[in-house]
Amino acid sequence: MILLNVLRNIQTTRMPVWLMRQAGRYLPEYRELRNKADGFIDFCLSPELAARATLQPIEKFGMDAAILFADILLIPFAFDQKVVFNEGGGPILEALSEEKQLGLLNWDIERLNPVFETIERVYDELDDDKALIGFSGGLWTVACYMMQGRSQPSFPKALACAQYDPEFMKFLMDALHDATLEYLGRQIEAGVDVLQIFDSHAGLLQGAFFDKYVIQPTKDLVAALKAEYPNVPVIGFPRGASLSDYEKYAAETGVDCVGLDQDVPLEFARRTLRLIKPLQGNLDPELLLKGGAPMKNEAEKIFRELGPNHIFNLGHGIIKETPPENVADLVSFVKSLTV
Ligand code: 1CP
Repeated sequence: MILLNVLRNIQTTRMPVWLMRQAGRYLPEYRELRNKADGFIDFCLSPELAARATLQPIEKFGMDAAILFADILLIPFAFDQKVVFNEGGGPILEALSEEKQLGLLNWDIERLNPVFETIERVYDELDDDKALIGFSGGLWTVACYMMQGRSQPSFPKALACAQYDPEFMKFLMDALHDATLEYLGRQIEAGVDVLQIFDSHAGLLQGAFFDKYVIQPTKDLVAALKAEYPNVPVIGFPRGASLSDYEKYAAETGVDCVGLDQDVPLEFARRTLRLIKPLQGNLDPELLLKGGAPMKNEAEKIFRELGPNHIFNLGHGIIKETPPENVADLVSFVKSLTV
């Protein structure tokens, strides 16, 4: 598997490619499939539908890896915190107030059994040369949603709690550590080849807070995973982190690969981060939305600066309005870039 080769520092001749949110609303096939379940959580917990959604982009575009179709908010769901997704809008979670904390955190991994069945189904169908990626949210990012109750640009409740109520934050992060470790372990046992930790809101923190709520929890989670599953590579994605925090994340967390958002300059990636770990990502999703020459020029620049041992991906998920033709174009173009 070419994706695993990059993660294990084995020389490749081209960049493996997959795209964050490669399954989802931009695909007409996905929209059709999505209509077969009521709520989004129901969809994620229907192994047959979720396995089809996982495989759709691979069958259509030929990426080198499939990512399990699920969501980072299945962890709050398995804590018995109510989670609903409004049509077209973001998620709404039952408020997690301090008074209710103990009663609310009622973890039951069995609620996620359908996810492991999805993995088994995909594993059976996926070609041997394609990797299957499992994932979870970073603990900080999941805490943001659990505390705020909905998507917000800045998650002020989680930030205030990190600053003024470190005891409660520790309680929540410890619970998330145990839950996430168990969840990811079960994903590995079911058949995933690689894990990605999406710390999508890491960029809300800097300096000492970044150390405490992003670096340390990631380091502890990766160490615990490696103790049991030393051969399963972990990709960490601290989206929006400052460049110095990116460097620390690469050096200190123990992840095997660092995901770059589109704001990380390629030169910094090549001169600094690339010397510490293999990298993934960086293409601006807006360029995929536009397509054509600007998209290809930037993809080629990524290849020249970081390839071929770089996992080609976006800096964040595919934008819903992206024409599927652009995705086809990008994947075949990236695969044609060889040394
Ligand atoms: O029906 C739909 O299309 C709903 C949209 C959707 C999809 C396709 C949501 C709701 N989740 C997903 C699937 C999903 N989510 C995947 C698997 C599919 C793939 O990547 O191909 C993954 C890996 C995620 C991860 C996820 N969920 C993240 C981390 C990555 C990121 O985008 O930063 C986050 C933050 C979420 C929360 C979430 N799920 C869905 C929404 C609308 C949101 C909120 C995003 C926000 O805060 O703005």
